[in-house]
Amino acid sequence: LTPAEWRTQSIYFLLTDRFGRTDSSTTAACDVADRVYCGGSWQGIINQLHYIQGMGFTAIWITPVTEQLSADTGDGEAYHGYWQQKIYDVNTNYGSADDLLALSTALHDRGMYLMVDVVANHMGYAGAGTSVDYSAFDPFDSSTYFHPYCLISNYDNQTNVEDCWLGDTTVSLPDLNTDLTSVQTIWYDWVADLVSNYSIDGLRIDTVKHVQESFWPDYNDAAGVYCVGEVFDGDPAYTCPYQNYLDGVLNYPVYYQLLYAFEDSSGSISDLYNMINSVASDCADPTLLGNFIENHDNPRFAYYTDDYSQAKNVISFVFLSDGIPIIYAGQEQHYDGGSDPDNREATWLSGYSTTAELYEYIATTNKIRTLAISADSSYITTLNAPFYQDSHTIAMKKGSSSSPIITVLSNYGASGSSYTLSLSGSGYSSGTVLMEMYTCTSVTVDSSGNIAVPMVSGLPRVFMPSSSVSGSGLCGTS
Ligand code: ABC
Ligand code: CA
Repeated sequence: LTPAEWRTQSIYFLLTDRFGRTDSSTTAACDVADRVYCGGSWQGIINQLHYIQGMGFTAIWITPVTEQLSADTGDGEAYHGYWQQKIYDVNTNYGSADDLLALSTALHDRGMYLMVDVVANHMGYAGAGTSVDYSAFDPFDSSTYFHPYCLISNYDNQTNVEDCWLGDTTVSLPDLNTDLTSVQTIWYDWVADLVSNYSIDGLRIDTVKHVQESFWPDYNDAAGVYCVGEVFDGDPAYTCPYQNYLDGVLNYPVYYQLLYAFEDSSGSISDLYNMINSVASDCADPTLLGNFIENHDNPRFAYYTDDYSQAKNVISFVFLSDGIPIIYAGQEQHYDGGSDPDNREATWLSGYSTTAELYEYIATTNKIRTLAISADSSYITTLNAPFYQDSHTIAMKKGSSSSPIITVLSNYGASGSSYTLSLSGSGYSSGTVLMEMYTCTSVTVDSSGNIAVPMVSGLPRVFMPSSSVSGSGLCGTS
């Protein structure tokens, strides 16, 4: 799938080991603190695709598929998939190559797409960096393929970030010398083959900031599908330039400000407002970024706040701002794990409840976004513009200037009072009838061009023209 085709998708991100088991168990034990395999598999994902599609997702992103170090180390096992040793073999803990292909086929049969996580920066070794047995790797079976051992010690020094090693002295992540033509050739050939062998539709690229920028354009080209890179940094001046080398990057700059704005009713709305504009000016194309509020490397949103209204606000933001929305498995069940490894709870232990409050909220929000996309051909490529803020509220518009989608978010939380916000600057003219999409109540733009926004319990509000809603199946229309 091309970048343009990915813009309209929505992605469910899961750790293969933690999402679904071949036996479809909803009770199999999985103690996150143990950091060992819990039994999730590619067949287990196939078994639950209805659960994912039932929320309206059109794609899944799965963790790396390559064969890993097999030891149980002081840092646990390679259940997450980021400690690869043999790149031409698949991780048999998740199933066979045929199972992976079956997952790809099952997705495509449903009209869904497969994004696979890939690592080019490093391999994984159970032991200190001074004692690596390079013959464990296929290929890259000699130290000559790697940078000399040094642990990354200074994130302010880009050479140190690129040439030294991630990991620790228990599990080393031997850092490939990606300046070597031999290493580049192996990776470019490998990624082209991987995409073609498994009919992969997109890639999430790990540790992008740990490899020199010039490595990536040819990698992206060889893949031939949309690539979204992980540049783990909240500064848009650092992160955005990577979009000049890859189709997209994960939107870490907005992630942090979205979290800070909504984790508490005293969070800074203005910092989020300003960051939306900074990303719009620093990134080459905000509509190709990956938008998220949770992943497997950071505490879950509910770890910071258990408030459902705040959780709904950040979900609405992820879906209705620029970029491709990404929800991390378990977010829909309001899981609340903290830092790695606590944020990697098995989804099956929720029983895959499809009546969970956030499961239903995400399903509704996916439908609203899908309707916005179909009702307004400029929606997906027009930049989201914040146009109103107060200390608890942000309003944004996205889409054609005459009929944008208006999203109003509040950080008050569920204890927030009921009041009417008189919202100006939406671009709608007096007399236009709008539908509030979560409550299905209509509002007529008043003679001054203001929208009377009914705020209740800190819940998000989304408006679009009533005329676009009729016939959509939403809000009781048919
Ligand atoms: C294992 C254990 C952990 C243990 C750890 C030491 O070892 O499981 O319990 O604490 C994989 C596994 C992990 C594993 C690691 C290391 O490998 O999933 O469980 O941890 O063995 C990607 C993946 C991630 C994966 C790897 C490695 C990379 O998403 O799942 O981890 O393949 C850095 C990397 C980033 C990486 C992340 C985990 O570490 O850059 O690619 N993620 C700063 C740095 C970032 C750094 C981040 C976290 O800290 O700038 O580069 O990410 O360490 C903001 C700033 C940011 C700053 C943050 C903290 O604050 O703007 O720049 O990030 O304000
Ligand atoms: Ca590197």
